[in-house]
Amino acid sequence: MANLPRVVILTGAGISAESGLKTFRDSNGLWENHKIEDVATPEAFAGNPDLVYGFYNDRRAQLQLPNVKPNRAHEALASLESVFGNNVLLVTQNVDNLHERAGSKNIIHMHGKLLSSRCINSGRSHTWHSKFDASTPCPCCTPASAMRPDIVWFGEMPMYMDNIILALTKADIFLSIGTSGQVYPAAGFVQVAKDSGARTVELNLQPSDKCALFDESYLGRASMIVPQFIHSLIDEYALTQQNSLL
Ligand code: BV8
Repeated sequence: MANLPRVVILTGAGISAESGLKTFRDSNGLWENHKIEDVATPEAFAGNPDLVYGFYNDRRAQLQLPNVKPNRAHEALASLESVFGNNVLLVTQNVDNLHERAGSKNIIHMHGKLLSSRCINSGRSHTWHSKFDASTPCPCCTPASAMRPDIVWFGEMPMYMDNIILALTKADIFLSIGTSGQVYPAAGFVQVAKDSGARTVELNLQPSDKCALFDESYLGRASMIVPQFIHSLIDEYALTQQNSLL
């Protein structure tokens, strides 16, 4: 199909909720058991590393449980990319690997990855599926260094911001899925896309903090509303393609 739109998608914890992974700010969410400042800041890691290693070791193990797998929302985004190709960029705030397992390829993990460690000495990232702590040697330095979770904590700069902002300024469509719109700079992406003339669409269980900035808003569970919206988008462009051939 010619004239495909450039689509930038932002996902948050809500897209993985129906896969069994807790969100952050919903009732019974991750932050109910822990305060952000106790487990997701550099100060927390410096002050109580064992608590922080344990918080991420638990989530890394949970992510690999047999019942935790991509849901129909992850699969719908992968099918959009299979039709629209490189015109789709998936920016996720999530640190799980469910988008990859659903088949998406053009993914930016702006807040890092659970299944990865980062050498404190070299800064290199390493795929890591098991537990690790301060005594676990990195595989990249001699003598070996300690590693930290490969996660962007509060007060740290998210990853690939230049690529993300550039894509937002060129986007025809900006889709925000399963995020409360409370964490910056991700919460500011809709304004960048809007200022660049993109069609802005929110798909969420309830209106986010930024809902007033969206042209369209669809409320419901991601596994229901995301496939519906994605299929309508693909149909819309297939139809324009047919009309252009007539
Ligand atoms: C930084 C990794 C600066 C950890 C995370 C203004 C500008 C810039 C910064 C700030 C600012 N104001 C404040 C800040 C600081 C801070 C911030 O935003 N604080 C907030 C709390 C006010 N931001 C930062 O610190 C960022 N860094 O700004 O650096 C800088 C500059 C120069 C040099 C150095 C530094 C870094 C932020 C990243 C922090 N790390 N994650 C981990 O995962 O453990 S953030 C964390 O929140 C997760 O990544 C999560 O994805 C993200 C956002 O949460 P959501 O995904 O939205 O999840 P939430 O639970 O909130 O919402 C879920 C939604 O889903 C809900 O709306 C719900 O209704 C919906 N839902 C639920 N179920 C379903 C559903 N929807 C559909 N279907 C369902 N079934």
